[in-house]
Amino acid sequence: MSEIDDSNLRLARRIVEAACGLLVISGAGMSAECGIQTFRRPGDDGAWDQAAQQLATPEGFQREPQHVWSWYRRRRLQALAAQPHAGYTALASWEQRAPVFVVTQNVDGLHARAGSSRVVELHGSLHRFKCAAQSHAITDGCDQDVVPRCSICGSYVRPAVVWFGEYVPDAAISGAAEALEAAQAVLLVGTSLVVNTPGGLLRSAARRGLPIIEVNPDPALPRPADAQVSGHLPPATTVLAGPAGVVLPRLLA
Ligand code: BV8
Repeated sequence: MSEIDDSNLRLARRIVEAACGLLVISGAGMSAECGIQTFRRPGDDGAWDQAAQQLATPEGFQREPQHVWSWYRRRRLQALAAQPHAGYTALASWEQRAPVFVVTQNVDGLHARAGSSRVVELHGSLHRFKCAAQSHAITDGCDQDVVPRCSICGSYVRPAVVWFGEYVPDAAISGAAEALEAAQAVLLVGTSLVVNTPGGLLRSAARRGLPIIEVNPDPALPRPADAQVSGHLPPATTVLAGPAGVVLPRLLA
């Protein structure tokens, strides 16, 4: 496990303690210590990401609805069996000091289960369902192995997640923008930033001059020193290069 630089931790602590509102942008790495696989792991053969690219798409569902349904059902059961780690509870507890706005790419529902009260799920949720043809909200009969049919229009039922090639819903985009408006600092946790969704939020935060703290054993943002060569992503103000379940409780003690 990479050592956390004490001076970076002290700077990060000063930043969060001074912030009257904290925007947390999280990705799959936030749930890695809960036993939920990330999409892209260093040294991985990318099999998981290849699967996601094939199955987490409207075309994949149209091609093989039962296979995609089973894949999501396995992930949902895994998420329900997972327990939020100490990093999740540290974020929820910080709400006693200042508003914490979570904007997550994750669909596992763990932030809310850990007690965070302001959560925007950019990519939807494993625990909500809709029909493929007309997005009728479906609440019954989704705990089965065989892909269900919509009782209204008869089309297949799918998880209410945002697939690759689908737009993030306007409500999530505006929720994230409101969170940014109310924040004075950004905590970026456990995302490779390979998916484009959080990029715009980070660029807006940088334009507003908000400090950005990245928590990741394998940081994704450019270092301040590389800022002039970085592409479309702003540099981190400081980086805590360690796992979320260890770093967040120390940062938010
Ligand atoms: C869209 C739900 C417009 C489903 C997911 C530019 C413009 C427009 C589109 C694109 C574009 N560039 C690319 C695209 C297409 C695409 C995209 O981004 N593709 C990528 C793969 C290149 N984007 C889209 O389609 C988005 N829609 O742009 O709409 C549009 C519409 C039509 C046509 C054109 C444009 C919608 C994307 C949403 C996809 N849905 N999830 C499901 O879950 O099945 S994304 C999926 O990846 C998950 O939600 C996951 O959270 C997310 C992002 O990955 P990360 O969270 O970053 O996870 P990853 O595994 O990559 O990294 C883990 C990180 O954790 C690592 O950094 C690691 O170091 C770190 N880590 C590991 N352990 C720990 C840790 N950190 C802390 N602690 C630890 N212990």
